[in-house]
Formats: sequence, structure tokens, C-alpha cells
Amino acid sequence: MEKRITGHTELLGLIATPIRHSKSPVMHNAACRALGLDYAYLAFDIQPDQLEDAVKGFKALNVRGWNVSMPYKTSIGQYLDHITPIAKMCGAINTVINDNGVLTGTITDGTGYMNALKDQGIDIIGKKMTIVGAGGAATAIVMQAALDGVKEISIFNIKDASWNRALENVEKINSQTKCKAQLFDLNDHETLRKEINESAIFTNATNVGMGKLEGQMVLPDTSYLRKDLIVSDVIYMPEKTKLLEEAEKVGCQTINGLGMMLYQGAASFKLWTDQDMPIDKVKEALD
Ligand code: SKM
Repeated sequence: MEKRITGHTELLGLIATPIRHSKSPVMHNAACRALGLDYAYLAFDIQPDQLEDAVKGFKALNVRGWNVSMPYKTSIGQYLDHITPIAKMCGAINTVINDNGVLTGTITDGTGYMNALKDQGIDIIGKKMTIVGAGGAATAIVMQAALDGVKEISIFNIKDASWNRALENVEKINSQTKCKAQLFDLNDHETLRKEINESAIFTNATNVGMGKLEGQMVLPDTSYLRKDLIVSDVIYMPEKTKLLEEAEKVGCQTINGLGMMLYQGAASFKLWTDQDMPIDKVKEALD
């Protein structure tokens, strides 16, 4: 690594807090090493009152680009020059591109999710999806899925603070894409069962299954699952959530959140370097 860094090496990065757990530095540095690109990617743990200074500093230092994670995905936009239509639709930014001092914000989480499905040979275009959640990950997924041509999306959420965001997401999808979206209460188990039965894929885009909620799942029980249903989770730590464990027992094809993480990074990497991330090499580095 040290041999690689010279007086010419340029910087890529990631801002968030907390962020030391992130897999992004390993991913991006492995990709740069494999391609012989003269960049180094570092994680910066930035406090909320430092966000504006951090953006100004990155601009002054001519940092080529950086990822943005929680809690800054919705607040960084005010410091940028341009925001792409998909980032506007999602109300969030996870990638900033610095073109000689002109800063553009976009979001790659949704394409990351869709490409992770493709990587597993899963095609949901023209099909129906049921998803639980209305936070950042859920929003990015449903917007990109709708734009890519998923036919119907049924969103389930509890009536918490993100219910209104879910309602807005549904309105945006229905008015700006050809996809038909609907929002339901996660406690309406009869409808949940019906919507899952009609879907090709069921996705958990909440944090149920990780941290303090490890061992729990968003479904009341496994009778909602069937063998030919694809079950995906945005969580990758633990590698296998309770939902994915149960789905596997039923015989479902399952996919955890690591692919989404990998492919959102690949999309950011392409925007900064104009190169395709060498996925196999990066997967090796993540093992
Ligand atoms: O959107 C991504 C972000 O680009 C990087 C990241 C990480 O490194 O943990 C997580 C997601 O928020």
C-alpha cells in the first residue's frame, strides 16, 4: 500500500459518523490497487457541526470524490452545486463528484441493490416487489426499482416517523414512473400475506435483524414465505439475518446486503475514475 502512495496520489473518501466499521475503504483501495489507479480512499468520522467545513476542505484539497453515509445523506446537498434527478427523487446523496471545484451529488444505493440482484441472476423487471421500510435504503431501492421497470411495489411500514416519507415515495413513484406503488400498514397481516403471495421478491429494508434487533424479523412467521419467493435483506452484518435463515429453510433464494454495498461502491467508483470496479478482486479483498 505504502509503495503505491506518491506525491501524485489523489484522495477519495467517505464521510459519516460512526464510520470505522465501514467496508468501503477496503473495497475502493483494493479496486485502485488492482487497476493501478493512483488514488487512496479514506474514511473520515465527521461531527455534524463540521460537515460544511469538511466539504469546503475537500474542495480546497481537490478530493476527486467521496461517499456520504449516515447521518449526512439528507443534509449534504445544501453544500453542493448540483444534485442529480435520482438523488432529488430519493431526497438523499451518497456520492459526491468533484469536477475541478464543481460538486455534484448523486445516489448509487438503488443501482447498487438492482445490480446486486443481477449479479445473482435475479431479474425483477416487469414483476412485483414487496418491501418493508421507508428509510434511506428503502427509498433508494424503491425509486431505482420503479425507474428500472419493476411493475408494482407494495411498501409496508409501521406508522412511525417515516410513514409520511413512505407516502411521498409512493406519490413520486406513481406520478414520475410507470410503476404502481402502494403503501400499507405492516400490522395489516392479511394484506401483507396477499401482497407477498403476488410478489416475485420480498425485501427487508429496515434494521430489524441487526444490532439490538438481531434475531428478530419483520414477518410474523414463516408461513408468509414460499419456495419460489426471492428473499433479500439490506443487512450484511450479521451475514444471515433471522429472515434469511428462515427463508433458506423454506427453500427460498436469499440475498443479503453485501451485494448492495459492493455495487453502490462500484457505481461511485465508476463516476470518480471512469473505470469499472474489478468486482472479483474486490470480493476477494472483502473475504
Ligand atoms: O451508501 C453507502 C455509502 O456509500 C458507504 C457506506 C459505508 O461505507 O458504510 C454505506 C452506505 O451508506
